[in-house]
Amino acid sequence: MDLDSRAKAILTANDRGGYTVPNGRVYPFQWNWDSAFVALGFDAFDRERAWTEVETLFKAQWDDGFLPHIVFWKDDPGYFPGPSVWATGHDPVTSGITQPPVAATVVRKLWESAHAAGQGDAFRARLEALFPKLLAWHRWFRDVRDPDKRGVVVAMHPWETGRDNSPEWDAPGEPIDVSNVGDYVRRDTSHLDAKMRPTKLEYDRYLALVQWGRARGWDHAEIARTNPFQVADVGMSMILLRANRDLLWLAEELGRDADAAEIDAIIATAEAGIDWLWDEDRHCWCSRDRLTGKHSGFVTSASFLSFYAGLHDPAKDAGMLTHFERIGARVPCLMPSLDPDDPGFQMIRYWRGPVWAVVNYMIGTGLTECGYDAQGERVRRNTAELMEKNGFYEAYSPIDGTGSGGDDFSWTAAIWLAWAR
Ligand code: 9WN
Repeated sequence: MDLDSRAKAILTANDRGGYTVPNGRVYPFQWNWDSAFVALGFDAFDRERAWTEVETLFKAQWDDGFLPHIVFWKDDPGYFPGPSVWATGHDPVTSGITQPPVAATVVRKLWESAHAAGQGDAFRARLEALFPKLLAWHRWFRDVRDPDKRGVVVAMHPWETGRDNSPEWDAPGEPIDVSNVGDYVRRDTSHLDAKMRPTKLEYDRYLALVQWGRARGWDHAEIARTNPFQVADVGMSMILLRANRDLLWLAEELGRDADAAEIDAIIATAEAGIDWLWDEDRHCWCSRDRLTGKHSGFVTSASFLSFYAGLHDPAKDAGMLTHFERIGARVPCLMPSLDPDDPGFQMIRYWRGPVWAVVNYMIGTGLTECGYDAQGERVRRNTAELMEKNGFYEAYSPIDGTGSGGDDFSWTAAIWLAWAR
């Protein structure tokens, strides 16, 4: 079977009727940013199904705009922690944390594609229905997750960042008390080699933070005030800035002037404040602990999302391009999730080395949009090569292309269809 057909077959097989699971065995629920990327993949062959993916996700939105990172439409014993551990009390049952807000950017793409195909009239009402939901989620970030008004996103859990075990969370995770976590049985390591997954200490921290939120009835304002882990995530912050630019474009498209002015102000706050995430010592964008003020100092794949965010600062761009060239000379396949020159680099351990197709898509798109065509094309080509050589894995070693994590992975297949091929 050719790669296009295999990618479509994966999305079709992982379709549970209105939503798509990332991987049937390892992740049997709907995940937030996975679904948004999956919609881009469906859009290559089934426009109707693409919109439904995003609409189903937003059916799980809470009244205050919060959009959960997992929606448990059906229970499944194959994943831990499941709905009874989160105990958010919402219908449908969801987790209590969010994930990187890529949805507005995806919806703009879906809309442009419908429009270009002469189907604007058929999809306009669906865009009008989604717009206020996207705006409500972005307002939630502004009001609940940016306490210092820097235009960044302060994550309350490593899982929110989508980069679970990035070393960026090691030092900020130290104050998390894991002494009362109790016994639990992980399911990830029964599906996958433990060498590819986070450690026991990391899982203890993940669980302690879930217990923290649950004990506060998932009151996000209270959690934001008291949580022992509060990190301004460079990935989410860049992604939200980009998403706000795309939401502004949609507001203008729909003639929603007051909303456009409001979004403009959100963007202005970010443009004025996001430099807080620039580490002048390491000369890179990176996450920063809100509680200690310390930069992580790590060059990760998320550091390269400044281009995607539409930031144009010649000195910082030059700094990031220098890292790009250095890393590009060290590994055959960009972009490793951690700098290969870092002593903690591990080529198949999740977010400490492996390449992720969705991050590459954002990095490559951003570089090309900013006029760095050769670099953008290198990222796209490397992404395609990994898939051509090894199929559609969750992630890949940047050294030898070995698949890491689950196979037949939805968002990887989607990125093939939407961009890499
Ligand atoms: C926790 C589904 C998700 C992705 C994340 C990725 C991984 C979950 C896990 O899988 O996280 O949310 O249990 O490891 O890190 O980015 O959305 O594919």
